[in-house]
Amino acid sequence: EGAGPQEYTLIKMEVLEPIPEALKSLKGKKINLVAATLRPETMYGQTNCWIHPDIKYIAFETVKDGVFICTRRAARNMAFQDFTEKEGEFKILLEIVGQDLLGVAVKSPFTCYVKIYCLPMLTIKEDKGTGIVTSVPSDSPDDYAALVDLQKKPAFREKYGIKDDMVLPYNPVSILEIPEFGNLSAVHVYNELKIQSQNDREKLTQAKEMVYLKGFYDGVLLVGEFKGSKIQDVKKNLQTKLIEEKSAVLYYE
Ligand code: A2H
Repeated sequence: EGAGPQEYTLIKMEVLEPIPEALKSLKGKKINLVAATLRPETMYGQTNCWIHPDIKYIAFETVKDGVFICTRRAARNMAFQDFTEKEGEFKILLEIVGQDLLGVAVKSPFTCYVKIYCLPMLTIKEDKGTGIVTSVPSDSPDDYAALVDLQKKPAFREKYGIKDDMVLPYNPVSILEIPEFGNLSAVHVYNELKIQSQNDREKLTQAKEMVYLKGFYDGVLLVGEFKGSKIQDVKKNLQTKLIEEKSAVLYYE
């Protein structure tokens, strides 16, 4: 990849009651699943949180932001970015496997859904970001494909213990308009390329390229305080807003 470090916005998705069995030992603390995104301006459209069932995650205490859950690798990086008391050190409070987090309810900034759920995504990479991804199916083809897989396949939900009401009511939300693709661009390209599932990697790569550049240069926000503005003009403002309200932090790798 590129020369310099990549900047990500880490979205703090707060774990809601009832605290799941696997996280009981953290009860009383503020627990955040942290999701790495390149598109903070799309957070109005979050419908769920993606977790890989087989990846190992850890919980560790940050200085300012409560408990974070992410991969060990991401925690180590954060320990060199002033997230912990001693540089390079992080105390592991808990080790869990993604499966333990599936079906957990979280609260996330800007989304219209009061609570959203942790659902399985099988294409999450362990060596990128935090291993946790926030889902914006209106504008991310990967997210839309994975959501459709769950919505259309009861057996897939069942396999991971996902209840219908964690998935079926959560449809993509129109949050930005791209001239050629309309106001649900990921849905548009998914249909146009006849994508079949989250494993349709070649087409999904193509879909991502189609939506990404166009969205950045020509996309216009349909919601929120910057409604009517072009993405490229307000992306930074929205990132700053998330950080100022303590819903997000910056992270580099
Ligand atoms: B993006 P890059 Cl709306 N495994 O956020 C797989 N995907 C991951 C990941 C991991 N470990 N960590 C982060 N990501 C996703 C929003 C979004 C994203 C939209 C549209 C496109 C898009 C909502 N999901 O990404 O390889 C995260 O999803 C298109 C690439 O560093 C993150 O931003 O370029 C992006 O991939 C980071 O991927």
